[in-house]
Amino acid sequence: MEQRVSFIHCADIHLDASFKGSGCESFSSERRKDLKKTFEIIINTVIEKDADFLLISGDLYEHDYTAKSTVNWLNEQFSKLGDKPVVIVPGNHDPYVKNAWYRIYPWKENVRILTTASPEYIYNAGNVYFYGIGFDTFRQEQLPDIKPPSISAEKINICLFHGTLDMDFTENPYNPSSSEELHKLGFDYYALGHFHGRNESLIEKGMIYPGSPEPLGFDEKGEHGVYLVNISKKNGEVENQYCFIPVQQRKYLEYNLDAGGIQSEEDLLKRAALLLERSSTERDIVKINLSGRISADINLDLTALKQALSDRCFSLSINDCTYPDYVLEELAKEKNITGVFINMMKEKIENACGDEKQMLEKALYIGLEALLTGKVDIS
Ligand SMILES: [Mn+2]
Repeated sequence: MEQRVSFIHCADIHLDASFKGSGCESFSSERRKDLKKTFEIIINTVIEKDADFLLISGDLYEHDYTAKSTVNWLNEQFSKLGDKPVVIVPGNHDPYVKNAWYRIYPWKENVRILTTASPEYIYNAGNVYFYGIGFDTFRQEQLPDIKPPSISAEKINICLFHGTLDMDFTENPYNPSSSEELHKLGFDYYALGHFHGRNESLIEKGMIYPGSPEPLGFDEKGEHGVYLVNISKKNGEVENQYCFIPVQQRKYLEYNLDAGGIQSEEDLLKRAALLLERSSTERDIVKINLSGRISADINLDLTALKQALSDRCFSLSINDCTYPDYVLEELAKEKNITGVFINMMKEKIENACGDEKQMLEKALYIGLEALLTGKVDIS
């Protein structure tokens, strides 16, 4: 007898994330709307692909910030799937703690939450056995004591796991385990969650980290989405097919711009505009890292530069790592504190290497600015 199922696997949506540190409240609230739009696309993808069920491998929402209105909205989204199951394992941002929405909210009947105390669900219509390893608390530095799974050859067996695999467990231990250990349990597919970068490196073992469907910061560049997985099983032989589906609203883009040698602020504006023209950045979140030595008589006004470019992307930040281009050789000859400072720093720079060298070079120019202008801007 041949069995087949198809489903969408996603994780790490982080609904109602605070986006704190991003600067302004309007940005954060727009991004929270983006997370909801992305989730609606995920629900619509389940419907369009006529998948049998939806798997969410943890960090669906952020426990600390999630409003009841968002939970009501989420439940409405789940109800669009009719009787297609939504199977969830709690992650470290939405753990199964005492007052978790997973525990206290009257979810639609098609929503199944797998917990350490009750890690199993059998979906009879598809002959599928689900088993979850997730979070009961915000930190779990080792795997919880789990009830052994009941794998059966007649069923399609799926494990939902939120945590870190194959890492040095002394650092960031979140449900630490190894792919080997999980593989030994004998599931046909492992729906992983926790890492926000999409990772197919364990695909041979039937394991995928889909990553966050909507990226949450500059450390989450590239394409983000979900997986459509097809599993067929015939006489114990399993065949899995995976298809990545991008669903993100916006991308995080980071550009490096060497501003060395610019003649004027207009010159810099032109160069930055040209850089942004290379890709369609209207919807994206862009950061420009400015570098290079700039003639000491050009005073960069970053606020004006940002304003002039602001309609070219959804959000723009400029990181200024430029240095004023002093004529060091001349200044070093001076018989005053500036000369002494330059010679002392030069000696230190010559004897340093790597990061330290870079830091000392920066310190030289910050020090020079302080000595020559009487003020220093270290923003
Ligand atoms: Mn996460």
